[in-house]
Amino acid sequence: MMYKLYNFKIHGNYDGNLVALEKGADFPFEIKRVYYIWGTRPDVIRGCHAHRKLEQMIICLSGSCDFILDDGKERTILYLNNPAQGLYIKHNIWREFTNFSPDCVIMVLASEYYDEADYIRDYNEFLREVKI
Ligand code: T46
Repeated sequence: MMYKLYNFKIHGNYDGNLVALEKGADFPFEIKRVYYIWGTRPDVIRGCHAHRKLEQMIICLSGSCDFILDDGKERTILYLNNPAQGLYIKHNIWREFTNFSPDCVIMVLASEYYDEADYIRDYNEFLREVKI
């Protein structure tokens, strides 16, 4: 499996929406870290790395962007624009993201604390590691 899209339950009792994410059956890992990204120029390509261990849930809270995922065999492009949808990515997936709308805000829920040693930043090294 390269990725999974989660459609979160929307609680809409008022004039608006609310999504609640809790540890348990509906969520694939225990959250240790949260970070968010905004104010990226449309043409910038972020990411360009894979992780050795990290699992992440990526949610586009506002606006839109494209995520390019690569497992060493095939590439997929996903358009994210729905705050009630989570893109779950396991380890050993090369990711790039770009085409940011001006209002794009991405929130990421991560299974591990930040660790630079978990990053594979060289594409050829990534291909070597996924083949092992
Ligand atoms: C991913 C995509 C979606 C920290 O100090 N702590 C953190 O938790 C993170 C994520 C980053 N940083 C520092 C490291 C760099 O100096 O913030 C700077 C930018 O990080 P990076 O270049 O890794 O950011 P992106 O947008 O290329 O990638 C990030 C995540 O690293 C990555 O795991 O999947 O967002």
